[in-house]
Amino acid sequence: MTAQPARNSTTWWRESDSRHHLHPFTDTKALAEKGGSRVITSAEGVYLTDSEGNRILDAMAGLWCVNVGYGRKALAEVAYKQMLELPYYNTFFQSATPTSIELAEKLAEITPPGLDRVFFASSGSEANDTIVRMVRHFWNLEGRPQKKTFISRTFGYHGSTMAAASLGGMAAMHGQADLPLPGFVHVTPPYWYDYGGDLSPEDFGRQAAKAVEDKILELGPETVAAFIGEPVQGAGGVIIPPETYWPEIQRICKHYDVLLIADEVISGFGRTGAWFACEVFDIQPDLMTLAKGISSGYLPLSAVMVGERVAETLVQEGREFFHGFTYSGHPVACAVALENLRIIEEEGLIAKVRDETGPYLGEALGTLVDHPLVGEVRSLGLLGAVELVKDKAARAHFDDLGHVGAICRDHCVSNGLVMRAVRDAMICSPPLTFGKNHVDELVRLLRRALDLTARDLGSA
Ligand code: PXG
Repeated sequence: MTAQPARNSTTWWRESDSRHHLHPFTDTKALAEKGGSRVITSAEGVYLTDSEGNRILDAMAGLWCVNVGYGRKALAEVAYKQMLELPYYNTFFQSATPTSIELAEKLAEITPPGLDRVFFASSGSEANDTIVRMVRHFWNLEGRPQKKTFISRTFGYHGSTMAAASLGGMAAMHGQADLPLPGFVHVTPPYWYDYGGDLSPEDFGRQAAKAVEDKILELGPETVAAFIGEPVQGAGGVIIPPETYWPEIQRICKHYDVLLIADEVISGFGRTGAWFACEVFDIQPDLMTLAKGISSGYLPLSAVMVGERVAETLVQEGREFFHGFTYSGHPVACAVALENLRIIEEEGLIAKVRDETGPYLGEALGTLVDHPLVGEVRSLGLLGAVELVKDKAARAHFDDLGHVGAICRDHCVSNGLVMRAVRDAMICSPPLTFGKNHVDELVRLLRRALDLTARDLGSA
C-alpha cells in the first residue's frame, strides 16, 4: 500500500486539485499528466511564493489586475472594517450602501467627461453582458429596434459568458459553444505586425478602421447597435493600434450613429500611464467597461460607465431595467476599490508609469530585438509584448503557432518569472508598483528564457 501524502503538502494539493478542480482555460487531462498545478501560497509586493518555496516575479499582476501589488494591509483593513459594519446589502429595489454611492461618484470623477452613471457587477464578463442588455434596451427605447448587431475584433477578449464570448473574437472559444450568438460580428484587428503587409503602420491603422466602416455598410447602418473594442487589445497579444486607428473609429461610429464602447478592463486604472487608455488615444466612448484594476483584484468588482446619451434615455424613458446581480455594488468590494483608488492617487502610480517605468520598460524590452527569436517588441505604459518569429525580415511566424511561445513561457516560469504567451507573443502586464529594478530583472530572466528556447529549437 502506498502512503497517503500529508494534507496541505504540495503533493496532496496537486493530487486533490487534479481529482476535483476544473480550472479555467486549462486542459485538465494534460495538467494531471504533467503532475498538477503550481500552487501559489502567498505573495508580497511584486513577488509570488509557491508551495515549494520558490519566489516568482509576477510580471502579469495576477491576471492583469493586481495594480497596487500584493500585501496591502490597508486593503485588508478596509475590508475587515466594512465586513463588521455591513458585510452585505444589495443595491436592488431602491436600496444603496455608503460605499457603493461613494465609489459611483469617484468613478464618475476619474473617467472621461460625460460618463457619469455607473452600473456595478462583479466581473468583466458580467459588465459586458450588462452592456449588451443595456444597449439593446436603449435602441428599443429610441424606436430603432432593428439596431441590434455588435461589431468587435478578431483576437478581442471581452469575457467568458455567452454574450461576452460572442463579443470576443477568439475562435477557440467560439468553436466549443457554437458562438458567436446571432447579432455579433467581427472584423480585422489593428494588428500591424500580422496583418499590415507592406503598408506603413499609419496606413494600416486607417485600413483596419475602414474594415469597421465596410462592415457597417455591409450590414446596413440601421442594423448596427455598437462597436466594442479594447483601446489596446490585451489577451489578444498586447496589440497596440497605430495612432491613425482610433480617430477613424470615432469618426465612423459617429457618422453611422453606432455606439462606441471602450472595454478598459485591462487598460484602465493606470495601466497605460493614464487613468484610462481612452485619454491616451483620445477616445470619447458612449459606454466603458471596468474591472480588474478597479479593486486590484483583492475582491471581485466591475462596472459599466454609461455616458450621457444612453443614460438620458434609460433614465427618462426606460422605466425599470430588469437586470442586475446579487453582488452589484457589493459594499465590501466597493470599500476596497475606494481604498485601492486612494492608494493609486496617493502613491502617484499613474505618473510613475507614464514618466518613469513605462518608458523604461519600452527601452529595456527594446534591447531584446537583437535576439534571433525576436521579431518585434511593443509596449505602452506597463503593457509589453515580444513577438517570437521564425523569420524576422519576412515577419513570418513559426508553423505551429503557440508552440514556441509555450516553450518560452515554461522556461520563464522555471526561472522565476510569470509571463503569458499569446500565440508566440510573450506578454507582460506587471503591477504598477514595479520599479526599474524589477524591469531589469524581468528582461534578464526573459533573455535567459529566450536563449533556452532557441537552444530547444536548435537555432542557437
Ligand atoms: N474584458 C477584457 C478586456 C478582459 O481582458 C474581460 C473583459 C472579462 O473579465 P472577467 O472578470 O469576466 O474575467 C477580460 C478578462 C488572459 C486572461 O489569460 C485575460 C482575462 C481574463 C482571464 C485570463 O490573458 N481578461
